[in-house]
This record gives sequence, structure tokens and C-alpha cells, in this order.
Amino acid sequence: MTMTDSLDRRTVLRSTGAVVTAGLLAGCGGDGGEDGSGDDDGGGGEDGGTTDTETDTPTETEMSTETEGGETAGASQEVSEYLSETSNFDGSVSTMTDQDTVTVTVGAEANGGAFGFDPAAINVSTGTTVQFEWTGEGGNHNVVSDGDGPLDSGEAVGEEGVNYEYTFEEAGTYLYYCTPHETLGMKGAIVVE
Ligand SMILES: [Cu+2]
Repeated sequence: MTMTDSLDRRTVLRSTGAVVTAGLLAGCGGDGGEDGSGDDDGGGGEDGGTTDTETDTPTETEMSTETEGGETAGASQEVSEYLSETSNFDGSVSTMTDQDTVTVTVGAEANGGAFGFDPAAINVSTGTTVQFEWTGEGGNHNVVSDGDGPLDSGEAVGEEGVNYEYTFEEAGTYLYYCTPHETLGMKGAIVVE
């Protein structure tokens, strides 16, 4: 009788442990486990098993916020395709969320000269103003939305400085390019969340 009870308890503990371990592994796969809170419960100690399970439960919350920890995130397929021939795009989006103002350089070294936006792809929050700062290199540039987006700095100009800025009030993916150098790959993407 006592033995049976004990066996049952072990079985329950062991299966719970398996589930928790799977959850931890899934969390680590996404590169951002903040703090490996899992104190490696080495499978079913007779005591403290219940306590371990409770401690590990918050893992699911961590998983849902893991992108906030890193400086970059993987780009969406839409962004990756648009920037497929942009030399300074490496498949990631620079995280610049929760800032009032961020800067994108226009005329950064890329695409065979000073023909890039840097960073090529960024992630910002709604309400953020993106200032486009010309380096003065690479000739004349402008910032124009692909398709019918809202970005339009007008004619291409070459003077150094912040020649254009735009405040993003609506979430979405904004793709843009420089008219004179679009064919060289001078393109960018801003993901507003
Ligand atoms: Cu240009």
C-alpha cells in the first residue's frame, strides 16, 4: 500500500518534469532566455518536486517576451525579400523600440559606395520619429516609400544633415528606397509595432 502510493507519486513527478524540460528547451531555442531560471531539476527528487514545478511555471511568460532582450530580431519574409539585394542587410532588424526619436543614416557605406541606409531595417514603436540623417557622401539621395506608403523626402539632395523626418503613428511595415540608387540596393525597411 505504501509502496504503491510512492510509485504513483514518482510517476506523476517524472511526467511533470518532462513537460517542464520541454518548455525550457523551447525557450532557449529562441536565443533570448533572460536568466535560465530553471535550476536544473535533475528529474524527480523525492522531495521538493512540487516546489520545482511551481518555480518553473513562469517560463511561459519569459518566452513571450524574449524578443525584448536582444538588439536585433529576425526580419519578416516581406522585409527580407524587399532587401534581398541590399548589401548592408544581414537578415536582421535592429530593435529601436520605446524611443521618441531614432536616426537612420542616409548615404552610409553599402552597395558598392555610400549608397546605403543604416541600419537598413529597424523596428520602432508607434509614435516614434525617425530622423533621416544624410552623411553628405554618395551624391544625392532621397527617401521614398515603395508603393503608396507615406514616406517622401522630395527631390534627391546631397547636403549633410537631417534632411527629412517622419513620425510613425500607425503600426505596419514601411518599405522605402532612394530614387537615384534604388537599383544599386539602396533600400530600407521600418517595422512599426
Ligand atoms: Cu541614394
